[in-house]
Amino acid sequence: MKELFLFVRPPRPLWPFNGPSSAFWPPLAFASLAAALRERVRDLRVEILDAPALEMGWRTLESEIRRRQPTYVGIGEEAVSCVEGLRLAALAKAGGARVIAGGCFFGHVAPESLRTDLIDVVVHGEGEVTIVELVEALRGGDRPALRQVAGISFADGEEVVTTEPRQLIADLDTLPLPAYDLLPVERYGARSRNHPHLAAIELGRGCVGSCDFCVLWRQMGRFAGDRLVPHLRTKSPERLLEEIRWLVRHHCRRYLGWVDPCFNADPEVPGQLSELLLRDGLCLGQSAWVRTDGLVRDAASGALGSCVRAGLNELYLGIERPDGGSLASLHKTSGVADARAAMRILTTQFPQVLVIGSFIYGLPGDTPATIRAIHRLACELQLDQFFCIPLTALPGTTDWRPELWDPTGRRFRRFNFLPSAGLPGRTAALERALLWSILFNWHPARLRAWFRHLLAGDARKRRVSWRLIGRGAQFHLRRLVGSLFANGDDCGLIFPAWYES
Ligand code: B12
Repeated sequence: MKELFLFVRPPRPLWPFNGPSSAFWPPLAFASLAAALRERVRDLRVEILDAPALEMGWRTLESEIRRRQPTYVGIGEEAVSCVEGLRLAALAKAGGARVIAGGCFFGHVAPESLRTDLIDVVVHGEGEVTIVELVEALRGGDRPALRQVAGISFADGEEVVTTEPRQLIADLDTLPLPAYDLLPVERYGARSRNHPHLAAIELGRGCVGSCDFCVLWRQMGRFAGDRLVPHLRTKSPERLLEEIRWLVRHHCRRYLGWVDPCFNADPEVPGQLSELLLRDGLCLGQSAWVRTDGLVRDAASGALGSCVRAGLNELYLGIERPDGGSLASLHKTSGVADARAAMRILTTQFPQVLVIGSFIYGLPGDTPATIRAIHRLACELQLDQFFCIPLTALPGTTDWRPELWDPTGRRFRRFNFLPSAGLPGRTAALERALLWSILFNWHPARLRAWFRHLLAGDARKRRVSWRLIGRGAQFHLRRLVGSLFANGDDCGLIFPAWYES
């Protein structure tokens, strides 16, 4: 029997602002890595087990792993699911598998993760070339071979060995199509009205920005000497058209969730792709994270118009702060004026597009007045919705410190981009101020924005707005009840009934 490489996404709680029908996207990293392994390592079986998409809990997962007997288990988590990642690693090890971890979390806590003795090798950064070389080296069976594989860390006795950095793939068009056939594709967005038959897709990798709080430009960054710098790569419009045609025709996908840190970082490719889609008669709903300065640029060139005509209907804008000073302190290079200009364009020329703004609070020196200024700006901009995210010291970002590591993973539950549930701490007063402002601060700009959005002509936009408001209200109510009657240990995430099943 051929050896099995099994990628596993373990059971996990839901983020409270996502509905159950679109809380889990196809794990594109696993699909992309699996495709590379399948193409390059011929005598290996490759499978993906996406437990949340299958509503599979821990008991079933355990018996599945016992039944499949993988030689290698691949894991990769957000910080918030470190607990689940380590629990899975323990299961896999107990079954005799070698555990390989990668992605935007484990790649930035390699020595700490390896010291748990639950993980054999950590892959840093982009994974497709590394995983192939790594499996070949592991099959060879000798430790010196591992030292020749770029972009990994592993333990050799007491020593943690980190090999030389992996060079980025020069041409993303050379990547094989992601192994969607290994996923329970029909499950993604199956019951979703707003993101029906969802696909995850990447236009490119990396970013042009290097914001302090973000791990994504680092994950796909380029080494200049020993310094990591942001680096943007895109696929060609023709390759992207081929990928979308295949998602639509082979896998019946009808909504595209662009996973790029910044979909419009490149001034050409999104517009060119949209022209190709329109020429092909393909119009699919799409969501994307975009830069506000890029949006203004693309409105002027006509690229934004093409993207919207081709189906782009949900935009996420990282506006972050209400003032230039704190944006500069975070090394964020698009500013409040860009956000205002972008919103003027969107509200007047593209009113059908749902726009969600994201802000960060909890910087040194933030006061309740800062939070009120953020709320005021969100209303003035006429965003359809906004999220306020506490500044989070994600591994790999400027604020991360190794002493924040917790080998049980439990501390990372708080890396959930949610308010801190009234726990005492620096952000508690800011969160109270935000809630107070949301409940009682009904200035005219806000009232106008509410009426405009909630009575919006576009049915999808109205539906999503109401859903988010409903989920927000439920979240705060649950938190309030929890703080009155429970021990304050509620992490704010929702554990589905099947979690342990
Ligand atoms: C889609 C997505 C979601 C979806 C679906 C999540 C899901 N669980 O199904 C939604 C919107 C629901 C979501 C929610 C959340 N998300 Co999210 N999400 C993403 C997003 C946009 C795309 C992930 C992706 O497919 N990337 C494309 C692949 C190809 O790139 P990649 O993952 O980097 O993989 C490459 C390498 O890293 C490496 N690699 C990755 N994994 C592995 C594993 C192995 C074994 C190996 C060898 C290599 C390897 O190889 C890959 C190919 O080169 C990322 C941002 C991003 N662009 O990555 C954020 C991101 C992963 N999310 C993030 C966060 C914080 C969350 C939330 C906690 C809060 C939120 N809403 O944003 C919740 C938690 C949800 C939950 N309970 O699971 C953070 C995680 C940061 C961190 N270090 O923890 C990210 C990075 C965004 C960010 N702001 O920084 N998310």
